Amino acid sequence: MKMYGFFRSGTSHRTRIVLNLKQISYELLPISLMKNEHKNSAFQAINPQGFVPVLAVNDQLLLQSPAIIEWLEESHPEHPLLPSDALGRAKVRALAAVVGCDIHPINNKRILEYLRNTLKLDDAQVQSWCRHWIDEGFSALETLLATDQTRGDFCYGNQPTLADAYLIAQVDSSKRFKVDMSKYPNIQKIYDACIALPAFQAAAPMNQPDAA
Ligand SMILES: N[C@@H](CCC(=O)N[C@@H](CS)C(=O)NCC(=O)O)C(=O)O
Repeated sequence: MKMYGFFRSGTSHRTRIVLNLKQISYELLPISLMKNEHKNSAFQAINPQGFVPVLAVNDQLLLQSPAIIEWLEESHPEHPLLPSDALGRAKVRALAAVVGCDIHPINNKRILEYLRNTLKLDDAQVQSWCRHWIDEGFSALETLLATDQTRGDFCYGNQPTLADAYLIAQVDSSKRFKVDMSKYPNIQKIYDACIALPAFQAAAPMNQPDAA
């Protein structure tokens, strides 16, 4: 497998965590979002949306991190990252979707570029935009995690699931927007439990070969 990705991309990060937790080896093909390599015609031919990650499996190109992650879960059932019961799976997917559907997409590079270049917001306003949406999502997640009686050391139970892959990638990218994590003790506890594991450490942005 080969993965087109970028060290600081949250969607690449969550996919790396899943690959590592499943102990799947892959080759990294770095696409620099800083150098706008995702806008090159060569990469647009790979993904017309110009997004990383893309997973190349034999002659197939898999797009969209949720689809890639679900494909990895289905095609590599060892080291499962979803619970065995349908209700548990719905809960894990819901936690992941708070990040994947409601936090990450509105803080994406192209959104921030539009705020800066078209709406003429300054850096402080753009940072404030990101913090606002991250705080809204993290507050809801914090409440969900605090009230879930079945929760263990991780988002769901006592071993990592897909929800942890989404959450940890989002916490790491939130650092760039100076989100105050002291407001989210349950999220922080899960972060600490995850980051103690080699699979999460190896997936961390700063541990990638393309980290600037
Ligand atoms: N829904 C897509 C979103 C992918 C995505 O937003 N990737 C970002 C990096 S985290 C990207 O390539 N952004 C380029 C841009 O916004 O121009 C997925 O989950 O794969």
